[in-house]
Amino acid sequence: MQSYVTEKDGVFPSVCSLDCPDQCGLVIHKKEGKIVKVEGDPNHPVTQGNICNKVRNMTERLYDSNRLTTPLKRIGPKGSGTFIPISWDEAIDTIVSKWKELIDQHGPEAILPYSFYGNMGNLTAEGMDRRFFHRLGASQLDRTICSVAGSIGYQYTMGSSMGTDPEETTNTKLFVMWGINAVSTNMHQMTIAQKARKQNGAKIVVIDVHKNQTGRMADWFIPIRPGTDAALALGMMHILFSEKLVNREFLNEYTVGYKELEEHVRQYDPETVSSITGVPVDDIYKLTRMYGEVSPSLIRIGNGLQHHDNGGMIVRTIACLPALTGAWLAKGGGAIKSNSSFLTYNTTALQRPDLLENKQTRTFNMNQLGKALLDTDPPVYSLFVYGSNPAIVAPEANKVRKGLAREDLFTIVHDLFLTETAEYADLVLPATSAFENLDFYTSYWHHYVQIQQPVIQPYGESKSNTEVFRLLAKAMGFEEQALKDTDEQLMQQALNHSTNPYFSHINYESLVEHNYMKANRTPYSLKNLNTPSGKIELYSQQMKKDGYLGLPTHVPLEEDGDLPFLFIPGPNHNFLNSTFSNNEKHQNLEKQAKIHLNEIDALELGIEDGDLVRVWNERGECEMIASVGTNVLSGVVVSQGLWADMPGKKQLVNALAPDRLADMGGGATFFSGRVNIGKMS
Ligand SMILES: Nc1nc2c(c(=O)[nH]1)N[C@H]1C(S)=C(S)[C@@H](COP(=O)(O)OP(=O)(O)OC[C@H]3O[C@@H](n4cnc5c(=O)[nH]c(N)nc54)[C@H](O)[C@@H]3O)O[C@H]1N2
Ligand SMILES: Nc1nc2c(c(=O)[nH]1)N[C@H]1C(S)=C(S)[C@@H](COP(=O)(O)OP(=O)(O)OC[C@H]3O[C@@H](n4cnc5c(=O)[nH]c(N)nc54)[C@H](O)[C@@H]3O)O[C@H]1N2
Ligand code: SF4
Ligand SMILES: [Mo]
Repeated sequence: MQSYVTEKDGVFPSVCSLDCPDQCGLVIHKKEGKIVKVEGDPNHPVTQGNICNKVRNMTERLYDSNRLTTPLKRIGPKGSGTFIPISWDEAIDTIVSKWKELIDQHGPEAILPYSFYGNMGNLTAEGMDRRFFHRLGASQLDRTICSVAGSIGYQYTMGSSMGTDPEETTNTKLFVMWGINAVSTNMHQMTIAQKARKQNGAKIVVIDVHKNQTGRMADWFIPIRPGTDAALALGMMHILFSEKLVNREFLNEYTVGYKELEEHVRQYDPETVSSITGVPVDDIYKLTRMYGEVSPSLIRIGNGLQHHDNGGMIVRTIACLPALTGAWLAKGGGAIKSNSSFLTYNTTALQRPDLLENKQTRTFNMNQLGKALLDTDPPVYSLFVYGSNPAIVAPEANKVRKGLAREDLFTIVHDLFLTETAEYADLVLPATSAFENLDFYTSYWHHYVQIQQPVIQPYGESKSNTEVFRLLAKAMGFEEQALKDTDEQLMQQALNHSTNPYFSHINYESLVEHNYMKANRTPYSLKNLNTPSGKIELYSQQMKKDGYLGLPTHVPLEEDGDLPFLFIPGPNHNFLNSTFSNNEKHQNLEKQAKIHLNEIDALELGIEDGDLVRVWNERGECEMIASVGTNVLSGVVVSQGLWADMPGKKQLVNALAPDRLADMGGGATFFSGRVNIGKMS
């Protein structure tokens, strides 16, 4: 295999490792062993050389003076951030002797891994770590923080995480961006939409609670009350049926339950739907007629919808719409929630669940880390965090921090930086960046799998996730070959012998040769979906069995106290979740943490644009700069970005977010919390 690491200078292919649907092809410019520039790969069939501003500034992060270079041991009180450097030997010895002691006293379930996709590489994020924790018998983590509720909702309707091929959306005539801030979070879908707009007069409709950069680019922006999108979709179905805009032939051939659905949506008349959603009756008609008449139409279903109490049902409901018009049959028509099922590799071979002896091992939902650390009996006595920054990204942040501050909790954090979570650690381990590792990446939007060959040497003494878990396994005395496998071997096991028909032509050797390869969509058939009936399920027997209503339905948000505003703390343009929030370059691009509110509410509260305001509820408080206008409806406030608290700046939005679980899959409900807001005196 070629090695880019040994070359001191050159331009090398790469892939973006961040948790972003676009998964761009990159080219890395290297001089004297250092990365000097990161650009888009013009040859990448989907991303075509364009990348976001965040990653164009990646070198600022890679060589930030605060990047960790050695393991660290805490010397001050927890959370104070006072550490001294130690050797890897000492770090591994300390962990292993502490863990052996804990296992003797309390069993292995006293140890909890906490991780997410800070680096989307499959070996890094769900490879040797899973093998190790399975073999250890540690408590399990349910990784629910991102997209689980919507994925399950979508699957009830469509069977799996499969939708339209984004490369075909160059043909699309109507783009409905529904609960997605695509300009910031899926920029290439927006690029394609704009091209289609220029070339074939395509229209872009955005349905959102915030007129942000995506709404401002739309041909038509439709503001909606948070958590009411299922009602809007049901109102559209009501009109589609009553105005005979449905495709009966398609419904007969490809769906189950349309007769029940037709009956069911009679109650969602436009007046009722308007009173729930805040969307004017005329606009509901206009949107529905547009959707019923323009083909091909694509609904890009975003994550914003499913960070609500009722998010699973909302996505389940919206996913029914393309079946009513038969939009799936037109090239570029249908919907994209996630396309990850096209690229499912052999996860069992990679993660080796068979190494977990006790199949009854307890599992913690990652959205309730605070509870896990504070209210569990028997307690969690050790936490190993990697690829995630829960002190910032997890809801009920004050509870999380109280848990992390426990003196009897032995915490290890493996990261590139001394994150806010790492400040609470007993031991901190330095992590390599993705450009230092071998790995493979599978997009959840486009259909390509891509390889990352290491481009540079590990930074300082940093080590990759796979290397750290190999070292821990050895020190624990685990003898299984599975815990010794090299990255090449891990990749071969994951990629070769895939049982996924869309993936069967892809293996390690071919990927090394081609750098990126596309899933083969040919076996996909709307008549052979992964639902119980094989068809699109407008009525779902399975949902009934699982305790839901079998038909798509509007379920109101849970009660969350009686404070006046629904608070939507979304991500921002220049950070990626909390990644980049600690890098000066990206902070400067983003300027400051703001909260958007409607001018009517501002007037009533005596708040003016630019005022410092306090935002609070019973869970916590924040201080942000008010942005007053008409970008949000009255009764809604929106912040952008997962900022950390800084000296003199309390801006940790997740201090306010509830840790209730969504209706499906134990998903997060970041956007279903209530707050009050007032001017700081
Ligand atoms: N620049 C940037 N890109 C990112 C990320 C980032 O932090 N920054 N994060 C990455 C990750 S991990 C993910 S999961 C994705 C998330 O990216 P998206 O799928 O875009 O999801 P969000 O940004 O959470 O929310 C999308 C939109 O939903 C709106 N929204 C909230 N509640 C509702 C509602 O009830 N109804 C409607 N119609 N709209 C609502 C919000 O105002 C927001 O504009 O982006 C990825 N890409
Ligand atoms: N209020 C609010 N909260 C949210 C969201 C929201 O919209 N609003 N979005 C939620 C969503 S969708 C998501 S996906 C989560 C994301 O939450 P996280 O997964 O925690 O994402 P990041 O904040 O990007 O943190 C990733 C960390 O991994 C580290 N890292 C990167 N590469 C590696 C590596 O190779 N090895 C190791 N060991 N570490 C590495 C990075 O330096 C960074 O500190 O946040 C959730 N939190
Ligand atoms: S963060 Fe997203 S848009 Fe930016 S380079 Fe990475 S994959 Fe591309
Ligand atoms: Mo996410």
